[in-house]
Parts: sequence; C-alpha cells; structure tokens
Amino acid sequence: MGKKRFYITTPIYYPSAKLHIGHAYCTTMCDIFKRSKVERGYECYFLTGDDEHGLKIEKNATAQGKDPQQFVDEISESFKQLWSKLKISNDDFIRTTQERHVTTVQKIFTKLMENDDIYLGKYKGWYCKECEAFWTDTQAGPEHLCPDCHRPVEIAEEEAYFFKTSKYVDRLLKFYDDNPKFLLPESRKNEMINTFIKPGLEDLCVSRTSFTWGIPIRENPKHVIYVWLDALSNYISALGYLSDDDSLYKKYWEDEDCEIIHVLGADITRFHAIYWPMFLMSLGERLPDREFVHGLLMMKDSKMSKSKGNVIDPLFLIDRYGSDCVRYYLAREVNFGSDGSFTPEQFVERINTDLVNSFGNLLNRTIGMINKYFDGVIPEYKGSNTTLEKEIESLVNETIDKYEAAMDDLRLTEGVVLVNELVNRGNKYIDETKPWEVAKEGNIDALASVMSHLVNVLYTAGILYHPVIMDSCDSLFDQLNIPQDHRNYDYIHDFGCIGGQKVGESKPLFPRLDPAVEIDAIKKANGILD
Ligand code: ME8
Repeated sequence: MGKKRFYITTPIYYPSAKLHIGHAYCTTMCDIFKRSKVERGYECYFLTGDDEHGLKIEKNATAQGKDPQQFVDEISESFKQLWSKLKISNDDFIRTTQERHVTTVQKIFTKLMENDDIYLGKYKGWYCKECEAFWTDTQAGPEHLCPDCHRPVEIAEEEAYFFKTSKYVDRLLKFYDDNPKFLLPESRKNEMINTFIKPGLEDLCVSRTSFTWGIPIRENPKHVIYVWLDALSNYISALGYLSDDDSLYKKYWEDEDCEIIHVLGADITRFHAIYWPMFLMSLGERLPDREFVHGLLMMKDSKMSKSKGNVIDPLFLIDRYGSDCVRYYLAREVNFGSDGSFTPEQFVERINTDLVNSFGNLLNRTIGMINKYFDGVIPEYKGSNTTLEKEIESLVNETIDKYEAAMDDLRLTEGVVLVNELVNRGNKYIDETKPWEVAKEGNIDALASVMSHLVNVLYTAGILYHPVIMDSCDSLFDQLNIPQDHRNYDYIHDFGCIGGQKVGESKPLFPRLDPAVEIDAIKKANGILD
C-alpha cells in the first residue's frame, strides 16, 4: 500500500524572460500527476513558483531600466497567467522575494552555520569586472573569456562562505544505495557519481559579495546567499519551515506518510541530487522520496533556450488549440524521462491521430449508434458473454491496474499510451462487431451489449484521461450523461456500471486540424524557418 499523501514540485523558473514550451512541459507533467492522485483520493499539495534573485535578473532589470523588484513582479504575473491558461492546479506559487521565503532562508543559513557546516573562507575564480561575476575554469574556457559579455576575465579572490560538502559525500552515496528509486531515471545517478562526485567535490561557495540582489546573511549582511541555496529552499519555505505556522511542513514534509517528489529538467540535476540532499542532511530534515529528471525539449536539433530565442510560445498554442491539446501533446509525444523535440508537424499529427480520429471518433460513433438504434438510451450492461466482450472487459480492468501502477511509478507517457490503446481497441471492436450488420439482422440484444461495452470503454478512458485533458473528458461525461457521482474513481473497477440513461447532445470533442494550414500558422507565429 503506497502513501496516501503526495507533495509534488516543479523547479522555480527564472523570471528572466517569458516561459517557453519546455517550462510548460515540466509544469504540465506535475499537474497531471497531482490531478491523477487527487482523483484517486490522495491528499495532495502541488508547488510551483519563481526564482527571482541573482546577478542575471539584476542585470536584465537594469538593461530595461527597471528596478529588479518591478521587473520580477511583471514577469511573475505572466507566469501565473500562463499557468492559469494551461489549467495548472498548483496549490501555491512561491516567489523567492517574498518575506516568508527570505526569512526562512536566513534561518536555514544560520542553522547550517550553527551545525558547523558553513565556514568563512576565500573564493578564488575567474572574475569578470564588467559583469561583476565569478566564473569557473570550464565557464571561462581556454581563452578565459566571460561567458556572458565575452570580455577577458582575470583570477580574483573574495571573502565568501563555504558549505562543507566533503562531510556529506559518504552519506549521500549511502543514501543513493539505500534508496535506488531516489533519482530517476537511473542513468542520472551514475552521471552524478561519475561526473561530479568521484572526481572530488569541492566545498560549495554559498555566498556572494559582488552583487546585492539576493538574500542578505543576517550575521554578515554584506554577503548575499548563493542563489541555489536560496532557490532550493523554496521546497520547504513554502510549507512554512522554521516559521510560526509550520502545519503544512508537518503534513507534507515531516510526515513519512507523505510521498515527496521533485520534478526537474536534466540541466539542474546536480543541484537537486547532490547539494539539496546535503543541505537537508545538515538541517537534520527528511529527504525527498524521489527526484524525477525529465528530458529537455529541442527544436529539431538544437536545444530550446530563452537566450537563443528559438522557443515555442505555449500561449500561442493554447489560444489556438485549447489547453487540452497542448497538455495532451506534451504528455504523449515525449517519453517522460527522455529528451524530445517539438515540431509543428508532429503536433498536428498527434492531435489528429489520437484525439480527433481515435478518441473523439469513438465517442461520436458510439453516440450516433445509440441514437440511431436505441433512441438515445444507453443499453444496460448484461454481462460479458462473447469472447470479444470478455476480451474488452478484461482489457478495461487490466488497463486501469497498469495505468495506476505506471502513474505511481512516474511512467507518465506509458500511462497515457495505455489509454490510447484502450480507445484504439474500442474503435477496432466496432469494426469487428459491425453493429450496422447486427442491426440489419435484428439481433437487438447483441447490439445492445456491443453498445454497453463501448460506453463502458469510453467511461474508463474518460476517467483515466481526465488528469490530462479535463475539459474534453468533462464534455464526454456530459455527452454520455454520466451521473455526477460516477465522474470519479469510486466506480471505475465496476465494469458495466454505466447504462440506462439517455445520452446528451453530441458534439465533436476536437475539431480536425488541417495540417497545411496549422503547420504554417505555428511556424509563422514562432518564427520557425524551414
Ligand atoms: O534552472 N525542455 O530555472 P529555469 C524541457 N531557477 N524543459 C525545460 C527546457 C526545455 N528546453 N528548458 C527549461 C532554473 N526547462 C532555476 C531552478 S529550482 C530550485 C531552481 C524546464 O527557468 C526544466 O524543468 O532555467 C528545467 O529544469 C527548468 O525549466 C529550468 O528553468
């Protein structure tokens, strides 16, 4: 029996520019997990937010002649609007400039110092005077140039605080061993060990004095706290950690009965899989159950990134196709955990194939036949008697079990594919049983039983697809006139529970997309050149 409470987080994104489809991807996957758990009766908490401190933000604000707070206020608002359009059901939105976060991070820093895990030392690195930033050997490269402004950098030293990573390396490795499902997919663990831990981890510099847009250290305010220590702490500051009201922290972090999951992109694994566990160990707090590293979305063959400007705007897709199509595409097209690419061609093809031709069509054909042969009344289930009927009933039951196991295991795309397969099987079942011929033969009982099986397939698909494409599934429930108390998991294992009522008004779930027109529109709107 798994845990009955569930806490899931996205990374907190930098409000340095507009969000692109890659950010929408991560947040949508978390939303699907949360919704699917809520629908199965779990108590859930879903956190997202933004990461507002640091030199980059400060510089971007200055470049636009804005005060950093005003700059982040505006972008933060645009994040919230995007999440609302994508129907993201987050329970909180944390901003790292909020008082509640700032205070907690300062207390965390104090606690780490009191534990003797932070000491004052000297930071030495490649310094860019223009950007007032330190860079590592790798960042400065063989020509010793600033990766931001491309001017020469020089070796410089400044006073800084360090976190004693060395003290926690063995504990971290043991933790990885004892918790083989902590970091997923598994290949990521080897990458952490071989690339970062084995070559030797240096103590981590956790303060800066070269800029001021950060959280000051209370004990020595000319230093601001390193942006990653600040940012990672959001996962607990949002729950009220070290604050007067820490009830959410107790419920969703401290309580072992809550499963804690961080979802993040491959670009930030190191911070989450190495430093975050170490900070938590030092604080004496529990570690998350799982960190799931999703792949990055590319544009054909290059990484999509805000700085390159080769990004797909999720708002355009939502406005043109609706949130369901965008959510479905993201969940289905890219195998969760692998890298993927966005192409307008795949987008249009995926929607037409899975949603229009398969799912929408199954509903449409079924309602059409029920109207034609049964005056719109869904025949009651009378058992599965033929081999085909038995096959359909077992497939429904198997699909539910496999789907739940896949979702619990964070195999999200597999979960969606299982529902695809069920729906495809439903369409094939129509072709196999040829209801129009059964009608001609006048075998009303056999015809009624086919209809009942089809409706129950659609019902199951509607419940299982619901966390991904809520609006379309709600419309399916309306069109089949599913009783309100059945629009959840309570009856899902009860095959045949739907029947007897009259269907509602039939309307297409998804409009068919004209590939030539839509591919062109997506390319134009996002500046994609052939
Ligand atoms: O790293 N494909 O913020 P960020 C898929 N503030 N996902 C992508 C993506 C792409 N091409 N590009 C970005 C930060 N993402 C820090 C995080 S957390 C304590 C602090 C997603 O705005 C992916 O989840 O650069 C990635 O890890 C995250 O956005 C990085 O967002």
